[in-house]
Amino acid sequence: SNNRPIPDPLTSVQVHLFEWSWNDVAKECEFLGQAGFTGVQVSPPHEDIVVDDYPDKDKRQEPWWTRYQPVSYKLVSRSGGEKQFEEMVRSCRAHGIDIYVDVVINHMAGGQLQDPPRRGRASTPWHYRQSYGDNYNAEDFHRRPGTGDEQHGNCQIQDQDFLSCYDCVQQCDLGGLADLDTSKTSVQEHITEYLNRLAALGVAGIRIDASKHMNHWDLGMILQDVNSSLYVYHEVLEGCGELVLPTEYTGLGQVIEFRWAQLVWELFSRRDLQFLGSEYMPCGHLPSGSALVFVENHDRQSNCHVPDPEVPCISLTYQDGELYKTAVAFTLAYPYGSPQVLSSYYYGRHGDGPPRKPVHGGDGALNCGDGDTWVCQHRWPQVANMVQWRKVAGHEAISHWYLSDDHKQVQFSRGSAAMMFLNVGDTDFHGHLYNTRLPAGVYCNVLKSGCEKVEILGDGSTAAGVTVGRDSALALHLNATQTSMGLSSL
Ligand code: LM2
Repeated sequence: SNNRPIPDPLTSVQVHLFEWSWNDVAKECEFLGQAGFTGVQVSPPHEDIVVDDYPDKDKRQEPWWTRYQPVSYKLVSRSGGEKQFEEMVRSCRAHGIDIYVDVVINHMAGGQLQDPPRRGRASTPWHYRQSYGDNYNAEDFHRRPGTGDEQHGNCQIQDQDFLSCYDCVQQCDLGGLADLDTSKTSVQEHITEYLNRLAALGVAGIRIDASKHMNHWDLGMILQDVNSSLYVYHEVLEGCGELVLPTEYTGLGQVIEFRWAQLVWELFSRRDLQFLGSEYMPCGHLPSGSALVFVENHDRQSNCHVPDPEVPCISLTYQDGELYKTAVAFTLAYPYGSPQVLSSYYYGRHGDGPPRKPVHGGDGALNCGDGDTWVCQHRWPQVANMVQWRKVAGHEAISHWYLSDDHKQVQFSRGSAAMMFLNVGDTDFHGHLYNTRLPAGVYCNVLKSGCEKVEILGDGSTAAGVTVGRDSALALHLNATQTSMGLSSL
C-alpha cells in the first residue's frame, strides 16, 4: 500500500534544474520561492563515471549522461559534494522549495567485460560488472541467458522485447549498463540505505530512473523500508502496446506520463488543437493524481536537438521558440497531473554537457539566455507567471472551452478565476474575446513582461479588441490586475 505524500497536482509546480550545481540551485531557490514553485528536481547526486575525452572541453563539462552511470552512492558529482548538497537542501527549504532527487538504482556503470578497472569521481575503484567499491560484486547483477551476452555477461534489451518479453525488459541490460538484481535482499538493502540517507538529509522526494526496467514487486520491497515521508515518482516510458504498464507502478507513487508530452507535441506541431485534452492521449492515460507531466525532459531534448534516426524526436523543445513556450504555458494551465518544467542549457551535439560557467555569476549576474550558456526556461514570463496562474485557478474545473472552426484557437477558463486563449494560427489573432468568465476589471496578460492591459466588461467580454501573436497566448487571472500587479512584472 502507498501512503506516501503527493503534492497537490493542481497547485504545485516543480522545475528540473538539469545539471545545475548545488550552489546554483541554492541561490535560485529565492527566485523560485517568490514565483510560487514548490519543488526542484536535481540531477543525480551519486558518484558517477569520469569521461576524459569529449568535444568542447574548454567550454563544457563532461557529457550529461555520465550521471546515469553510478559507481557508488557517495554524494560526489560535478554538481558538488555532500556539504554543498546539504546546504542546498537547507537553503531551498527556507524558501519553501522541496528538493527531489533523481535516483539511479536500476543499474551501475556500463561497459564491456574486457574493460580494465577504473575509478569513479570520488576515486572509488570499479570494474565493470565485477565490483563497484564494496557496494556490489559480480553476484549482484542479473544474468539472464540470452543472445549477444559475450561482451556483457548478460542479455541486452532489444527493441522487440518491449512488445514480446516482459522479463527481458526488466532483467537484461539497458544499453550496456550493468543491471542490478533488485530481487536480491542485499541489493535491496543497499538501495534502501541510500534512499533513507537522502531522506535524512532533508530531501523531500525522489524520481526513480528507469522504473520500467525494474520489477514492481522488487521496487515495492525496496520502498517498503524507505522513509514514508518521501514523495516518489517513477519513470515508466509508455509505448503503446508494450508489456510493462505504467499502472503497475501507480501503487508505488506517481508515474511520469510521457503520453502527455507526445500529445502536446503532435497537436502543437500540426497546429491543430481539436484534440487538446488528457482524454485524447494515445492509448489511454493515468488518472490525474497519478500522473506527472511535462512538455519536454532531458532525454527528449537531447534527441530532438540533433536528428537521430534511431531515436525519433517526439517532443517540443526550447528550439521550437514561441510554440514551445505556449505549450508549456498550456500544460501549466490545464488541470491534469503534476507539471514539471525543464530548465536546461544550450545544446550543440547529442550528449553535450553543461556550460562550465555557473548560472549565478560572481557579480550577481545571471548566465541565462545568451545563446551558449543556460536557457533558464523557468524564468521566462510564459513559465514563471503561469505558476501563479495555476495556483489561482486551484481546484476550479474548466468552466468554458471554445475551439475555433479552423482548430487554430482555443480559449478556456477555470471557474471564474483564470482564463487562457491560445493561437497557433499562421497569423496574429485580432479580435474580441467573449465568455472569459472573469469579473469585470482591468487585467494583465501575464505571458508578457510588464502589464499588457486587457479590460473585461461585466458580461465577460473584452472592452476592446486584443492581439494575440502567432503561436502565442494570452493568460489572465484574478491576482494579476492593473492594481494588484502581483508577479506580473517578473
Ligand atoms: C533513463 N531513464 O530510464 C534516463 O532518463 C536516461 O537519460 C538514461 O540514459 C537511461 N535511463 C539510463 O539511466 C542516458 C543516455 C544514454 C547513456 C546512459 C548512461 O541517454 O545514452 O548511455 O544515460 O550514461 C551511454 C552511452 C551508450 C552506452 C552506455 C553504457 O550513450 O552508448 O551503451 O552509456 O556504457 C553501450
